[in-house]
Amino acid sequence: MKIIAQSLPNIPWEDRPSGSSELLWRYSKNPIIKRDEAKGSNSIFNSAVVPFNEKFAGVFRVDDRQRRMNIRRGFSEDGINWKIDDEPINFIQETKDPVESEYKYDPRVVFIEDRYWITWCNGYHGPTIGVGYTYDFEKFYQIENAFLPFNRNGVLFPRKINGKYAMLSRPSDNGHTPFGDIFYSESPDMVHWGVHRYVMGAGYTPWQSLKIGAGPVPIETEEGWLLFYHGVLLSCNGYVYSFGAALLDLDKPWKVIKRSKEYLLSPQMNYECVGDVPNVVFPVAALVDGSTGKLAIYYGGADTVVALAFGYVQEIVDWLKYEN
Ligand code: BMA
Repeated sequence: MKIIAQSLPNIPWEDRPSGSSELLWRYSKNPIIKRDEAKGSNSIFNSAVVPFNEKFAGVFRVDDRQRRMNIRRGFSEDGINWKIDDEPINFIQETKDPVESEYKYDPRVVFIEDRYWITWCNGYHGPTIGVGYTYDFEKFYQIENAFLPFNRNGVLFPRKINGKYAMLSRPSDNGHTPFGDIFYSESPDMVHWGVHRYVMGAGYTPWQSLKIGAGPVPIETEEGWLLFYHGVLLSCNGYVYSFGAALLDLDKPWKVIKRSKEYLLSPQMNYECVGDVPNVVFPVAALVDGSTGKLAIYYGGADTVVALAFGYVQEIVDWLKYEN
């Protein structure tokens, strides 16, 4: 099977532990970023990384000790050890009138054509999808919000589809939304979004029964777009966030080819179960080595730390197609 991704020989990696048959296995030195590794941070989690200049760059969700939510830039030689800025990213406004941004959280980053696009949950009279870009991780520009409030988990596809930019998102409410389905929208210019299509909803199997939301930028394969997504279950102790995967049609990504009945990762380790919000694994970024199909997923643990898990794209696609 062909994976449409650049080769990334320096992808962070650890082999599957001997005796394990897990499709995704955790990095043995998780969490890779602890809660206090940036200046004044209460927590660092749900963060996005990309290959950059033979190394890595990232946009990190850093909540400070006032518990203000914002995003900061970071760089890394190896994708594992990170140096995160002392201050939030200062976006240059590229709008008629500056877009309010009461808070920013849960960023995604993707390279399309000539620049790195960043989407995040932007506080504008409630959460909606903020959009910005950078060419060099030095200057950052903010454009219009993609949608009206309330919306979360805005995730761009890594290329135009049928000539249009494409984004998944999850309409929501102003609180700790007890519902949520994934929708698809397209845009000619990254500003005007429309032609909305329903992709898939909560339900299907218990781990994803309350709500779902797109995770990392979808990965292009011959068999379809491989999408990792989080799913939430309501227990007597509150929400439990796990994640699984789906395969979406390449030309019509709102058509779901396969969807995982089982989760791929659920909160089980201490750093996933104990923290500011217990029982959360929340995938936000994926690195892929196009030549070997190695996959490294960055996910937030318990809304407190950043962790890594590894796998092979091919194995997950085969599992979705034949075993699931
Ligand atoms: C969601 C977002 C995520 C968070 C999750 C669990 O609504 O706020 O950032 O990881 O809840 O608290």
